[in-house]
Amino acid sequence: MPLGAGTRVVAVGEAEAVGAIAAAQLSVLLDREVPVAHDDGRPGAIVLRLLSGGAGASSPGAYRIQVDSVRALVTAVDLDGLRHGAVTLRQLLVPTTDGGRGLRPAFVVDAPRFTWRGLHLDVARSFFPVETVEKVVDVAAALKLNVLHLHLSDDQGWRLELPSRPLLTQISGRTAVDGGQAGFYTAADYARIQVHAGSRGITVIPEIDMPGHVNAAQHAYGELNPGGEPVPAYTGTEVGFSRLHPDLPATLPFIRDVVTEVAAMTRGPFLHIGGDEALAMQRPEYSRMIATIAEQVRVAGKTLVGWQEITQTPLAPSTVVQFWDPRADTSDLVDAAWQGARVVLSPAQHVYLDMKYDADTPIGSDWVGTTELRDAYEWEPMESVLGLLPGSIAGVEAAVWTEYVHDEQELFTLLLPRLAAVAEVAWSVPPRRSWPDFAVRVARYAPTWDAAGLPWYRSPQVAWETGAGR
Ligand code: TNX
Repeated sequence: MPLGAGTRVVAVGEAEAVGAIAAAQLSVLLDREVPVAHDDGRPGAIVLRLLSGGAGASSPGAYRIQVDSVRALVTAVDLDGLRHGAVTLRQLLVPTTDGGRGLRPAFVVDAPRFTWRGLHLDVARSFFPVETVEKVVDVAAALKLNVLHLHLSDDQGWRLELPSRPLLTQISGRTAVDGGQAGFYTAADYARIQVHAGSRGITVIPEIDMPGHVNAAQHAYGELNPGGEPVPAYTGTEVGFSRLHPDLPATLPFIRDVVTEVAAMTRGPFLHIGGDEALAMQRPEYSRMIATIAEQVRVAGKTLVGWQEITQTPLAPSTVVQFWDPRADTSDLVDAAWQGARVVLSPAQHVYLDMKYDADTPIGSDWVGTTELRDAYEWEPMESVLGLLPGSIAGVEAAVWTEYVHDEQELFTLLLPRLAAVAEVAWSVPPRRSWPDFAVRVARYAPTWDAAGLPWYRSPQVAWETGAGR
């Protein structure tokens, strides 16, 4: 179907918002204004149609595309499905013989393998402004991801302004890891990120890391320390040294206020409490603290999410547990899953996108090794934690930690192209995905990244056709 003067997006009712975003993106790609209009049956329409789905309707996020010589039709039973269809449509853009652009004829039936397809961004070690986060959201949405997990607090900084504890950001919003930027989000900034993400089908999950990784809080509020005095700011890259003290009178009110306020500001159903690497605590004490924090999250009406360490504690069946450390004993995690917890897989050796690509990568980390594009692609979620039943795997989440990632350039160079690989692991079932096939397809993203001004890494594992890369 040729695209030109008559091209328009047809979307009515609830679908209109999805149509507006699709039309705006198409306008950029075609360098002409693509309107959202009602269907008058003339050729050239890109129709986004929401069907009503009852019991037995197709799975969440599923969509269908039919493109012939006169029109393109995207059908779904939910808005996520329509969004996914609109994203895939962009991949059907081809040059036409008369030097224009068109959509190639296609019939696509597609649905995501996992309901949780995420990206974790550490804005605590190095801060990234709202504009950068919005760019990250756009990249994630173009890969059909649906979760943005923001690591909002750690030893090096506190990034979300909270009314009850203003010093968190007044003091620890000004600190960061050596070489990183500082800063924080106001309530309005955080709302803006959530609106931008939400309109693209992405749920924001805030993480306040406790009971370890709390030096920034203890630097802002002396009452969280046994001596009553603020601890010095921390700008290094060690982990596991800081901790909350349950026996101090200020600790429980701190947890309660922080959890309550973050929950109230958050549109999505989840609240991530970290729980990782509390190495300065003994297990029974750690367990009690996690139970206390979990109770506050429950009272605040959110579903608890935490790193795999929290499975040392008995958890409510609705809990979501995030697996990350391939070195750890996973028996508690497997037990929790058998008791109802859902598991998000972030195996560091495949999806920690702060890892260097190879020994020559100038930025990033390497504690779990180096991760080339193929390493991010070639792994099977069902095999990452032995003993899990398929039904307990909620999905897959990539992660970028920012001890050694300090600006937007570095961030996107580490994300691209690997995020595309992880996104496909989260979306497609094994027989429908293979490395040789992906290596050809991923090259087609390069012109889009270049057009958007996004830096990316020119992996030697791919025969890139065009594009700049690094
Ligand atoms: C481990 S992953 C951490 C982070 C570090 C990261 C660096 C996890 C739950 N904890 O504190 O930033 O490794 O790759």
